[in-house]
Amino acid sequence: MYILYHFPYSQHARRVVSLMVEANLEYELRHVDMGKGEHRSTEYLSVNPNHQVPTLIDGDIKIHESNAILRYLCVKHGLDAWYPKELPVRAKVEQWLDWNQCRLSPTVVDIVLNSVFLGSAGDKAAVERGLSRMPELWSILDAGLAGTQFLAGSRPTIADLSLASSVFQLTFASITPTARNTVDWFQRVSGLEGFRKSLPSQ
Ligand SMILES: N[C@@H](CCC(=O)N[C@@H](CS)C(=O)NCC(=O)O)C(=O)O
Repeated sequence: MYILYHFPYSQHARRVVSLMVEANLEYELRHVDMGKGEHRSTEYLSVNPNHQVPTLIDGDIKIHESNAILRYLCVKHGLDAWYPKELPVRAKVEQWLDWNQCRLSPTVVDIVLNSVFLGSAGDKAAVERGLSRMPELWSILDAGLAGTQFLAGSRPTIADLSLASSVFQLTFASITPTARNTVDWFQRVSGLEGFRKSLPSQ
C-alpha cells in the first residue's frame, strides 16, 4: 500500500490522488496540516526536506515532486493509457507536465497562495504579477487544446490530471477558464472520477 503525504488544498498532492483513484491503486493519505505549519516540522522535513507536499512512500522508496510521482506510478503499474509510450504522444505529455511546473504552477501559486491562503499577509505584488501572466498562459493552453479532446489526444493522460489540478486551484481565487477549448476540456477532466474524488470537501 502506498503512503501519500497530502494536504487537500494542494494541487500538487491532489493530482497524485486523481491518478491513484483512476488506476485503482491502494493508498493511505497522511494529512500534513499546512495551515498549522506541519510541513515545516522536524518530523516532516525528514520526509521531504523541501517542506512540500506531496511525498509518496513505496516501501523503501520515497519520492517527492508530484509529476515525478505520476510518472513513477505509471511506469511501475504499466499505466500506458495514462502515460503513453508512443513517442509523439509521450513528448506532448512531457511538454505539458513541464509547462505546468515551469509556467502555470508558479503563476497559480503567486495568485492563490497570496490572495487566498495567506490572507492579509499575502504578497500583493506577487498576486499582480500572477494576474498579469495569466492571459498569455490561458491562450497557450487554449491553443494547445484546439481540435483535441485532451492535451495529448483523445484520451486523458497524466498531463491532463496535472494541469487540471492547477486550473482547479485558481477557482479558490474565483478564476475560471473562459476560452472555449479550455472550458470544454476542464469540464471533461472534471468528469473523471479520480479528479472529482481528489477535490477537497468544501
Ligand atoms: N514541485 C513540487 C511543488 C510542491 C508544492 O509546491 N507544494 C506546496 C503545496 S501545493 C507546498 O507544500 N508548499 C509549502 C512550501 O513550499 O513551503 C511538486 O510538484 O510536488
